[in-house]
Amino acid sequence: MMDDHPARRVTLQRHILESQRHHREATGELSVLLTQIAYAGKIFAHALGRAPLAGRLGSTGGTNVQGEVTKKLDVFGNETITDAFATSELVAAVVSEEDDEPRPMACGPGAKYILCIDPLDGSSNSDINGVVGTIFGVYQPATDGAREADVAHLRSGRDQVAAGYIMYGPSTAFAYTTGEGLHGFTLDEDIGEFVLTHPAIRCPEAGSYYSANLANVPTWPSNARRYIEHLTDSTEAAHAYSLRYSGALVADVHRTVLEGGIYLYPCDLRHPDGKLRLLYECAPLAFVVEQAGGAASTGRARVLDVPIQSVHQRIPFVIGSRAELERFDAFMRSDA
Ligand code: FDP
Repeated sequence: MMDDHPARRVTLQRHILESQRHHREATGELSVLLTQIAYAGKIFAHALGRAPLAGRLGSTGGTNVQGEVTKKLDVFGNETITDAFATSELVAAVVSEEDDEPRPMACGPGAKYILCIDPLDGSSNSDINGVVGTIFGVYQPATDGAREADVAHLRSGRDQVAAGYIMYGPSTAFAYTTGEGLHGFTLDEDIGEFVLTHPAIRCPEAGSYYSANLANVPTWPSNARRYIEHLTDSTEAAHAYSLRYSGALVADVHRTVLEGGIYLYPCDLRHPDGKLRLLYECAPLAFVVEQAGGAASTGRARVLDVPIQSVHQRIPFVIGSRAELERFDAFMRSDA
């Protein structure tokens, strides 16, 4: 239960600073960086709430580098994030779903981080007042003596030093990890602060919900199809599963991490490499969920081990409770 005196609550900033104290070598830059993401999230949460009144619904008429229709809110979210870092000297570059190429940021010679971000995850929900999110991964590339942090030096999701998501729903939730567990906060709009409401989140070992776009199942790989058949065969499954699919990855992963279960977006006919992007969707959420005791897989490999080859690289993506992932991976390995 929440302590009822607001001054005793743990704000996001206090939590980040207290975690920083465990690392004597820390310079404080990562702490400021995370606080700055949260600040951008507050601006975006406010703008999302007012979007129908401010004429910010609908598309811009253009498409992004990935051929997806760009929404006005995609553009606003992207500008909000990049503006929040433009002169902060905190990151060397921002990699965004909305930009063709990494955007270099004004920074000093010592900037060691690259911020990879999906500013508006679940954008198909944005015009219908549905839940949407922001996903972020903070990478510290292995520079091997090179002075500048460079996207080319990124090896895999294990180069992340922090990751998290913001979920814009009935309340605004912020969850982050720096490799010491997953911690969740809720925006108290009266005081404009994220307040700790979900300390040390643990993802249940198994769960009753599965989450996938079932319209794609007929063109999934046969092993993944057999897994879904197994899950939905009430005579075979150990317990009954229910379907939940929100259309926003953040919302489905948030539910999965709190209540257990599995989210799947394997490859299909329209998405032969998978739909979701490694750098700013899959790897950050894999880091987050692993820190809560869950797991994330491509069906062949641990997501955090997938080598980074390009900034908008897509992979098949399955994430959730550890026991559910073990079962999915076993189906993917079997020959039947
Ligand atoms: P969206 O394209 O609307 O941004 O990020 C990709 C994503 O949404 C996820 O949030 C969501 O889970 C998935 O794609 C939805 O894709 P489908 O419409 O193909 O199911």
